[in-house]
Amino acid sequence: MQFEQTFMNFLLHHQEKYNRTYHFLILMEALMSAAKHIQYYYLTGALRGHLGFADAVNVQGEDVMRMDSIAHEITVHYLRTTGRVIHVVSEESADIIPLNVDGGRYFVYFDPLDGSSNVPHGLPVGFLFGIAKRNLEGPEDYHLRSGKDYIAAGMFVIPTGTFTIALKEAGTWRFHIDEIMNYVKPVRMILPEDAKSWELSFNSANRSTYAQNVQEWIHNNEKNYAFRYLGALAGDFHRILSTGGMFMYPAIVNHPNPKKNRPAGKLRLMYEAAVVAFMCREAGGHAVDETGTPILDIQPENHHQRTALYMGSKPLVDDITRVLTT
Ligand code: AFP
Repeated sequence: MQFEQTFMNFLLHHQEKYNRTYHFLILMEALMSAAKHIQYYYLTGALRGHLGFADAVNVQGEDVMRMDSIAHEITVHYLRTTGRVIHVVSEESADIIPLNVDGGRYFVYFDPLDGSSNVPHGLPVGFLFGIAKRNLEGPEDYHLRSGKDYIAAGMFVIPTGTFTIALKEAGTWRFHIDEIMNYVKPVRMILPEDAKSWELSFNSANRSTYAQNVQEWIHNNEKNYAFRYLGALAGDFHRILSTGGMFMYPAIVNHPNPKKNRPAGKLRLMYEAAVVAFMCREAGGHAVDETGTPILDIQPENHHQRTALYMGSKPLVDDITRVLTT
């Protein structure tokens, strides 16, 4: 039997090496507890009837599934108990949720159950989170942070038991859950340079609705790469991190029903796009929006802002940026 280093052990060493406080450890322990709890509910959800729809509509105008609300409640509970989180932004709440307004240090932006179309099938979903820190020196205390101000971002792929986290300027690391529910075996993730393994990932059913130049880029490039799409960002990005290539969710601008156009894109900036863009950057990759602007540079104007996303291996993202900006 082989035993592996746990995530907590890894993190303790990291904090020690960079001379950091224990506060972040408390925060991460809460996020891991939440993820394990959500995973437990997900694995037993079909038996308990949690994988159906709840009678509610969320801030995006979508049906809230029971698992979405359960995952949200679980996450808010654990984050509140840290005593360290000022506000949270959740996909499942229109308003920001104040937790430890006095004495808190962190802002946490999360989507506790992303990819909910997979829920009725019991297929993978993501728990995505980004973390920013309060300005401890001055009065500025603003919760609408761009991705470049995150100190960490991560995702649990539920119920596969994988966890990936990027720590600012310290790389992207993947962990796996073991028999006693510890996340173990840190593996540094770096996007492979060799294009042989690269994959493209986008919703092919939408391609005729993309801008003409994006459609042309796909037409000219798709034959060079394998194509994979799960419909849950965490799962699709999990593959890209290992194989290299590019995930795209372009703006929808040519839909036959103009009401269904999404010129601003579909994905949420603060708890989807910026989270994966941060991990991608720490793994050597890059991410831009429909105007070629780096995702991590976008200053959000509201918490639930959407964006288009092109993310993955730098040569591919640079190539599509050239197309988007000419
Ligand atoms: P849902 O949670 O509504 O299923 O959205 C998931 C998601 O935000 C992201 O995880 C996927 O990459 C993307 O949307 C899939 O969208 P399409 O179903 O339009 O391909």
